[in-house]
Amino acid sequence: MATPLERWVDEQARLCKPEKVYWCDGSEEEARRLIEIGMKEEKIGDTPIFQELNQKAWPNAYFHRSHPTDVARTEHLTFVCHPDKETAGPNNNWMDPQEAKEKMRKLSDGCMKGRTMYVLPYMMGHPDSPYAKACIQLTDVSYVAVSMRIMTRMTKKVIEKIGNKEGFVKGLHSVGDFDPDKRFIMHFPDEHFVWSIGSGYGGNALLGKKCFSLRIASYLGLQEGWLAEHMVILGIQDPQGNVTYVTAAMPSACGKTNLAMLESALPGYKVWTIGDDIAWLNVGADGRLWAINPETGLFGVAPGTSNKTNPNMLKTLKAKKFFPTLFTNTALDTDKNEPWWESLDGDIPKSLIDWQGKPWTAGQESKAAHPNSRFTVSIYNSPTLSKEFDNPKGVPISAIILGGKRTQLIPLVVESLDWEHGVFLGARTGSETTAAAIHKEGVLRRDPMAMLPFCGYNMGDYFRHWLNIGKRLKHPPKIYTVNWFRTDENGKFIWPGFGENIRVLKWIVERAQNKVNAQDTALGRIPHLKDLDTEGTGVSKEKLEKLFEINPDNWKNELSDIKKCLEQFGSRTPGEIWAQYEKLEKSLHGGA
Ligand code: SAT
Ligand code: MN
Repeated sequence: MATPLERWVDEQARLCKPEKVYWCDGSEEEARRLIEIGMKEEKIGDTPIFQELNQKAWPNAYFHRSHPTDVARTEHLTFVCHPDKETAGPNNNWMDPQEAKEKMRKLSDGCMKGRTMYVLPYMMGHPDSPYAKACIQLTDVSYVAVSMRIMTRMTKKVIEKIGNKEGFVKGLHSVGDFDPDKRFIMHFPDEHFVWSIGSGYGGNALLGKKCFSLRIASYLGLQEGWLAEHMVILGIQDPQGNVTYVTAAMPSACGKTNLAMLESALPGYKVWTIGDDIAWLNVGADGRLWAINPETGLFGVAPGTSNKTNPNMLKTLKAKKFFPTLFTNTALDTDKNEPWWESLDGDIPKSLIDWQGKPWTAGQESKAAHPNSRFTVSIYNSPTLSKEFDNPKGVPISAIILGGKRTQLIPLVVESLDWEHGVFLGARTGSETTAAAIHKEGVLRRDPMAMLPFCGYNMGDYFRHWLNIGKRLKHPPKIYTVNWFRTDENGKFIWPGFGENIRVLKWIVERAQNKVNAQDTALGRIPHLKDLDTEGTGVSKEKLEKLFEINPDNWKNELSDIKKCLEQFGSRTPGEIWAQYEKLEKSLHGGA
């Protein structure tokens, strides 16, 4: 008798009509074979899926060039198909599940003709973790199969784990013919099912990542009493050797990966990496918040990554440990057969081709590497990997940090007064847009908890869920906002950022350990400036004051923008959040 899993795979194969169906085991030997196939047989247009890079300089590295229209997440083609529109909320595109399936069935009929359907069994989370989920993704491209080996725990044992059960997590992915008009990423939260066609790009195609581990998992979390968040997880070791665990939410391409692997500029401090993108947060029996990273890989933005900004990332990318490491849409140094991107250390190579394969010379207006070009690498390659990474229980969280890219207005760091105020700080977060999704860059958009593109249900209900989680926490983490991106009158960043961000983390850790006091402002608590160690940074007292400046006049637009954002969710925005809004308005403008 076929199992429900086998029956489901058969059914999808009958629809997609691949030439063959291949069940992956996630082994290194298999990944090597798939890469061979991707170098010799599979193609996008005329371009092979993989190209081998200089193995001496970049061990285990392969290059992938995507279809030119397929370089970032496509939020306008991403739908969350709850039975009713209200559950999806104004933060999601919605389609009726039956209608969505009908549409996808038509687009998928025969979409894998002449191709292989890869069956990928994978775990999100450590298999022994009570929080882990067993998942299956089907895909018709080796790039996705190999990427999923890096990003997740892919093994045949997952098939045994699923056994005769029906409720496993399902993903059906096909690149179709890369036609942007036939590209959709559909989520069916009630069925734990993601159906994606027309794109091979990370967040659209590696369905265990944003699609399952955030959009679907956030909805599961609502039903089951936990949180799936767009957060890094890190351990901060102080000079005494104590490690304090924190999470940090930031929109895509705002420096989360750099934070997760931060090389401390302060002697005696060290950062241990647990995750760079997604955190699943559960209330432990001890009343603390516990975090696991469901992934095992890093899917980071290449441009901006250098020995200066993230030396540990370069060590990770050059480590020999885990096979393979992928580079997608970077430029190529054709003399050396090495990947290249803007701001990588060293001179600009003489013979460069850009991310589309065209010759590129320094000074040319367009970028050589696509601004959202990426690397995909195992977290086990990282020299900063925490020894707790594989702990099935996760790590206990002492602080939650909320960030975004704000060139004005938002101070370097602010501590919330309590959990409820912290949830409001998250709800009111805004950030300037980046290249991680297809839209105009540098425009301010409200992005509550950095979850706007990833919350799989109505965000008003999401705020309520956060408030409810707080009620169950005996020892709630403190909540902070940070902003590394404030600029001066010349448009220059005031704060040096990167490894110097440890100075802010140090203050947060000292607050968690009740070692320092703070001062009250209209926005929340900020450091006494003497407690923020800036020695050697070149940040003068005046600059530091500027980083914490709160000018109520400048907050008028911000307040009305926050109001508009909260109003979108109508009666679903909790009264507690409105009360916090009114308190903020009062403290800035004295009662108006
Ligand atoms: O493309 S992903 O969604 O995986 C990366 C990101 O935008 O954060
Ligand atoms: Mn992300």
